[in-house]
Amino acid sequence: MHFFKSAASIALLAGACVVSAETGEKGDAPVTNGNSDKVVYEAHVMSSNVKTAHLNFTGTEDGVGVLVHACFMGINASQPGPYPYHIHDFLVGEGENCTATGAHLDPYLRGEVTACDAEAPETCQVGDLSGKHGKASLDAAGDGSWCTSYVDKYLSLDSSDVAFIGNDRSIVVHNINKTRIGCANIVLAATGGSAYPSSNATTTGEPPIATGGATRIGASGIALGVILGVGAMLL
Ligand SMILES: [Cu+2]
Repeated sequence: MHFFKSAASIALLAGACVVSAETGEKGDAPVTNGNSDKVVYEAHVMSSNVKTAHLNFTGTEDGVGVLVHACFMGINASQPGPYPYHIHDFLVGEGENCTATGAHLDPYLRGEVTACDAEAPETCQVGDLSGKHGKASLDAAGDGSWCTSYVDKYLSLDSSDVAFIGNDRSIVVHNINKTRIGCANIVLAATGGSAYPSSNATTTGEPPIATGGATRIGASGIALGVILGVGAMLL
């Protein structure tokens, strides 16, 4: 973070931050290291609204960040997209309950009042995959499919790291209104070359449930930023 000598600049910057990057209470997410490319975690979402969403997480050659492959297929065309998807804090609940997965993985307490700025991914919630890398496109609706892959430098395969994605986390797919349309646990699929069956991936067929509480600052936040900025310039 840079510091500015003039109050006007600080206020303008603060105003700008309302609609762009927002650093977490515990700071920005650090780049992770030591993620083995032999370790594989995966999640298979299957629900009444999502034919399949398969996500695969492995380490990288240099150990920096986590390589994500994600394919979404056959999302019920009645569900409005594009489709956000995230790593959520908890496992899928009994009865394939997506609400039980809680909120997004957010170890740096950044919150989601301010939308993720993909230009500054270190400031985003660690679990906000679609915020950082783009929502699943409408190509995934109906008979279609949509796949993507990317390295997310802030995810970790190390169970002692707060950005660890394994074992007690899950993936939730939403429609554009944030309704949860499918979810699955993230499970260990391979470690050090020996493959494990992934049949224990939990899926869901439950009806959509609104996420709730996921409001964002809109026009009022922008207006506040402008007012702060203008006010400071008058000082
Ligand atoms: Cu989510």
